Amino acid sequence: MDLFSLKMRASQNKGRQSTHISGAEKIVRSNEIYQETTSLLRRALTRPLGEADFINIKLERTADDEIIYLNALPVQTVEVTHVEEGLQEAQKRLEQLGALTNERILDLLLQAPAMRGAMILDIDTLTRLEPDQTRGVRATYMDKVKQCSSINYLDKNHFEEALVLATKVAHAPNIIGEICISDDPDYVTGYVASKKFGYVRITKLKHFGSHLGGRIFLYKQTEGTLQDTIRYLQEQKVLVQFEQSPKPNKWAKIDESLEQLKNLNLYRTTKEIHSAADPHVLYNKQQVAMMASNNYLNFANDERVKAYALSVGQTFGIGSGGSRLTTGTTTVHNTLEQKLAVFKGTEDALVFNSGYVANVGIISALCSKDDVIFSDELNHASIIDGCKMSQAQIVVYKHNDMQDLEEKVRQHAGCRGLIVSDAVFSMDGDIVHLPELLRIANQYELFSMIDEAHSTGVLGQTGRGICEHFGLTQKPDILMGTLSKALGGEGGFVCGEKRLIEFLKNKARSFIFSTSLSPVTMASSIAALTLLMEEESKQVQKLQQNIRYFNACLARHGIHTRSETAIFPIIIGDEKKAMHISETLLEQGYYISAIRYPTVAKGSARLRIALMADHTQQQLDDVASSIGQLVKEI
Ligand code: WAQ
Ligand code: MG
Repeated sequence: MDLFSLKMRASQNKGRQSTHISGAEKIVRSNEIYQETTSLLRRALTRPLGEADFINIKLERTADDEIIYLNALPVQTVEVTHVEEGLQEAQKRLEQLGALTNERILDLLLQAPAMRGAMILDIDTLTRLEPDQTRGVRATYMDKVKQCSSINYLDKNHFEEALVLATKVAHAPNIIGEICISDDPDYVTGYVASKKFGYVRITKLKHFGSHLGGRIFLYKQTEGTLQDTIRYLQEQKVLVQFEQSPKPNKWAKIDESLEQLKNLNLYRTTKEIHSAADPHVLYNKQQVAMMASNNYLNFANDERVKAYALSVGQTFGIGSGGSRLTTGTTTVHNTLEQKLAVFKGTEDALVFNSGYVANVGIISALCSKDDVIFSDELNHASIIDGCKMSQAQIVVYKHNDMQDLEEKVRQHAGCRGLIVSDAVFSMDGDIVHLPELLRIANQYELFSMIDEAHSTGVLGQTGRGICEHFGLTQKPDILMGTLSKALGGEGGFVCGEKRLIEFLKNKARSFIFSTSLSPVTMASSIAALTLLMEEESKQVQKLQQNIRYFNACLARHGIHTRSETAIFPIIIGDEKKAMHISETLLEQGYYISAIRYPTVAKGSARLRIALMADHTQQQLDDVASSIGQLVKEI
């Protein structure tokens, strides 16, 4: 690939006077020209001294065989506490180079008027050899070999640029060494460099705020002429290979991150349960009351559901063998979708592999970068991720605050978009103000989407969810839900108009590119839905009875949490305390999760109790009493 030499010089015009304020040079590949030029321009325009009035960019094509590659001089840093000490250190190095009258060299450097280039000083006679003594000799056409494609958009990197220059200069014919002090008033580190001892940084070679500075190339005639030296400095193209930084440790970030999570009490582990998802489970060789599961109606281990699922497994097998659009749609899959549409009272339905996968797939298919999505601040992570993936503009409104929502919608009137909310908020257990949300969506011609993960099977007389709860005939455009909570199985779904479902089948990537769920899983959801619809809305009644009863229990034990849903958040605040209470409850025989950041806001850690239809009133009484006790103790 072609190489180009790229040079930038920037100056300011004060009256007739033009002062140099910034300069840099690079050797770049042709495909890097735009970025590198931008970076140099940015540098020229953001100098601490002020903006440039004049910027000169020069670009010259160069051939690879014109370039010599040099290894960077080895670097050593000498820490000094004050300038005098620094100058002594510099003198020591100059002596090593055989410059006997070294003090005069430093004087020369610190007393010379500012120059664009460097002096060339004969170390035996201490005469200056450079032809133009007001300008000096500039070393140019040099850069470092890039190690990765990173471009330095930051300000000048003094050290790197100086090391490149020093490496080139140290290899010049007749040059035995160099001393440099920056003329930047805020840069006091300078160096002495030579092939003999490498690049020695000295941390203080001048006082902070001083405009003094310059470079001296130390000359000793050994090969060729002064002309050869100057030609090399001014014309030879040099790329400097920096020593590879010590091998990066690819695991470091992961190790640190785990360590940090532990320190913040945010480290998570899985807990192994040795039995089915029932109101009681076997955990750590102990029977404990399960009060954290979303198996609200106890269908997950229901004998009738299992029997049906197993019989379908006998016929249709375990794996589905393909994605839905290839070979993964069986009669079982279609039956479940028809049943879901009937259950939710919509034209059609579509099953996804999980609720998460459904939300991500639906939202990213429906919305793109020209859309606006209005999203409740407490929406589930899967909704948030779907919004992000869509690349739409995301407008977050205050939790369940329809006034805030309408204000924000009004600010975007005329935009195409979507309002999306959980029906029941997963960590707070409260219910969306759906009638109002739908009015706003209709008025502004926005799509409405509701996630019924925690309302299906929980809300409404017959467990049909949020619309039944509010007695609404009009439905959200997109009614999403899961099969894995009240229905006890696995998967996510969406219900809506036929054209919506057709669209999602064609556009929702998480639907298209997943192997479809097992027929066994599909069958379990069919069985659970059948029970729910035909005979067992009595499970819903039992659950709702428990919800009412538990509200009374909590009140009796001095806990303020109230809920109309199966989710009861008991806010503790501190992450560590929440973890502690959760662990103590487990010892007492109650399995209740502590929910922490990032699932909920930092400092709002909580116990999240989830009720089931088959919890007994005795259990509910006992656990409320235990929690009341523990909360009082902290
Ligand atoms: N060729 C010859 N001389 C130059 C060149 C060049 N390309 N560029 C600058 N000079 C001379 C000129 O007289 C300046 O006034 C003087 O050097 C200082 O230049 O390891 O920033 O660009 O951290 O101010 C040393 C870094 C920083 C030490 C050097 O030099 C470290 C620096 P500046
Ligand atoms: Mg400078």
